[in-house]
Amino acid sequence: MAKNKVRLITKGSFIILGNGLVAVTISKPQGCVIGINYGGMDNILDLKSSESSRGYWDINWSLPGGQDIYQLLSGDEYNVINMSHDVIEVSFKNSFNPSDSSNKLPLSVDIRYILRSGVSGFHCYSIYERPDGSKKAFDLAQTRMVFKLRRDRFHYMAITDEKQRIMPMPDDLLPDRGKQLIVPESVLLVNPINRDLKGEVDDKYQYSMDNKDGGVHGWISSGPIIGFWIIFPSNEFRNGGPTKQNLTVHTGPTCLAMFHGTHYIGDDILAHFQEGESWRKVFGPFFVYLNSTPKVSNAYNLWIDAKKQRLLEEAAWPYDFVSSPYYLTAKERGSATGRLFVSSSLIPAKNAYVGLSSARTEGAWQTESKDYQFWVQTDSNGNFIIENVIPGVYGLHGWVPGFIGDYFHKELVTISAGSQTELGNLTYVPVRDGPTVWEIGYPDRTAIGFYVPDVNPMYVNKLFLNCPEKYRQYGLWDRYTDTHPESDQVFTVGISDTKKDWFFAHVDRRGPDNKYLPTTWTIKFNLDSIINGVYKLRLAIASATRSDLMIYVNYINQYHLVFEEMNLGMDNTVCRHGIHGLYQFFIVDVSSSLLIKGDNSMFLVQARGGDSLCGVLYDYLRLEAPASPSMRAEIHIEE
Ligand SMILES: *[C@@H]1O[C@H](CO)[C@@H](O)[C@H](O)[C@H]1NC(C)=O
Ligand SMILES: *[C@@H]1O[C@H](CO)[C@@H](O)[C@H](O)[C@H]1NC(C)=O
Ligand SMILES: *[C@@H]1O[C@H](CO)[C@@H](O)[C@H](O)[C@H]1NC(C)=O
Ligand SMILES: CC(=O)N[C@H]1CO[C@H](CO)[C@@H](O)[C@@H]1O
Repeated sequence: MAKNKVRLITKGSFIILGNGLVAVTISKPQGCVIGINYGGMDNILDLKSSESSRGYWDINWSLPGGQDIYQLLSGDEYNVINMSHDVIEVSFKNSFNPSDSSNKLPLSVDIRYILRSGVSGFHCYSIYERPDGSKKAFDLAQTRMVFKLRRDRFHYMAITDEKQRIMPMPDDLLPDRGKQLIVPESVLLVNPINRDLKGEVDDKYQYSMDNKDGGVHGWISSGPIIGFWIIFPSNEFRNGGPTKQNLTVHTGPTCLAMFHGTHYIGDDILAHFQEGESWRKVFGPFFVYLNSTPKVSNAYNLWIDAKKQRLLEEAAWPYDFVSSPYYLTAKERGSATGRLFVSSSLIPAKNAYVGLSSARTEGAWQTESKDYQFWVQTDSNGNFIIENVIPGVYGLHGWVPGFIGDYFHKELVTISAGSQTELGNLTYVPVRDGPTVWEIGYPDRTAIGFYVPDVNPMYVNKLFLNCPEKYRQYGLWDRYTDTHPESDQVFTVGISDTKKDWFFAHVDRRGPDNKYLPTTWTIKFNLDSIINGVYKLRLAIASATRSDLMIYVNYINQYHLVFEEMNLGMDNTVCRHGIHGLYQFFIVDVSSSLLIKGDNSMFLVQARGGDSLCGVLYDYLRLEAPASPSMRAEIHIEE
């Protein structure tokens, strides 16, 4: 047999794909990965989990307004799609009959695995389809592929250069070893198997990442030393665009490939399918990469090597070895180029994010879940090229760090196969009506730059002690009360410092009897003179959860109320240790009649009490004075 030639062995209710480097055992016709033999380890998947819960696809869905239904996805028909010396592709398909009116998931799912010769790992993808005439409406909340690794071997995880650590064991999360904290995912390790971890907090959300910052994450085992990595060669098939956050790894040891989820956004990002609506989407392929070393001292290099492999996968995208006609090859895709400037003075939009999405309104890409999205960052001159775009008609979206709001190009962009669409010079004009009276924060769609407190020593995750992502620590919501024991935050423009004096999350205060109370933050500012007309407050919010936010000027009464938004947000960023969720941008009119010459106050009221985990994370606030007509021309230049 030629070295590294791919082989397919069929054995009763399972098949084995092998290439001399790795052998993958898959249940037939379900399509669950039940074994991965590599690097001298018989099976790197968790032998203690049942065969259907080691390497599997799952979904959360519901009928409109109905209960969340969780189920594994599995095939009932097995096929060999391609079989040559170099590549095997197998399919595990479950076809939905559009006239089926039972309570079955109204989707056809075709799970595919590809093994190639000479490749240390395998590719996974899946085609989800709602056939024409599918009657039942439904909502899709989450879908992903999950791998559970051997718990006796995999203890070390890596998601970035800095974020790597020895993780607790699954038993450490059980009641006799761990104490569940306020949210079920958060567990204080009271008596962990590995004594070094005693007193730390474990929470899977602490290991979340923005889609734009990730691309490879995984685990390294001890004896033999093997790296197991999930690599995303592209994010086109993941929902919510580049700022969408998703889970990576967690105690288990679990490694996730999240395609579609509601984390950090909430139900706004559910994909709703109407009666009769047809749909098809290819999730993946992503790559499961395996590497190994005989020397413990080389273990870190497995991470370095996995990062290199990610670049190789990215460069090979779109892949040329995928058989499904629904996965488009390079030739079947097109591209778009352009250059983005900011405001009429034409500053090049440096490191801006520019993307194509089927969303057709400003910022709506954040909650777009049914189609593909294609995002890039501009260079320092604002130039961008978006390659490998699936043909279609798209909205062109973007945002520019340092500027408020969302860019949305007036004309739709058509991409066709094999062609390059030249968009030329584009201009984003962030809203502004008048000169700045004051501003707080830096507009980048996150609360980064505000005061993030030290973690309560009771609830440390040591990984984040020396890491810029201090906000990943557990329980920071309660630090607001600890840092403001007597009274709420007062921020004086021109004197206070956002890094020290502006708490990153506007949360409730813990009262003496542990009841959570509404809070009122004050912004004090001085006006030398009043210009008659309408002042504008630009209010950019990085996240909100179950908040009733009210803003008053100078007096807290109905007449001085300038903004009121009830039940704002459901992105759960506070309890999931995030620094941003769903970005929202508000424009608030403040009549000059409410202001006085001299000292003024603006009150930001988090009016809903009783909720330790509600909160607003501000990104940026700016008060603008009315502009006299002669000033208008200058304003844009100043931008
Ligand atoms: C999916 O279902 C699981 C199991 O019921 C549940 O724990 C999880 O919260 C659900 N996730 C979403 C996003 O609905
Ligand atoms: C099977 O894979 C080979 C190698 O990638 C490719 O040339 C061939 O077109 C594939 N066949 C099908 C039916 O996709
Ligand atoms: C785009 O703007 C640049 C810089 O102002 C200019 O040199 C170039 O000619 C413009 N290109 C087009 C197509 O208008
Ligand atoms: C669990 C998961 O899929 N996490 C991914 C989040 O997005 C980044 C960017 O693509 C990936 O690297 C992570 O793997």
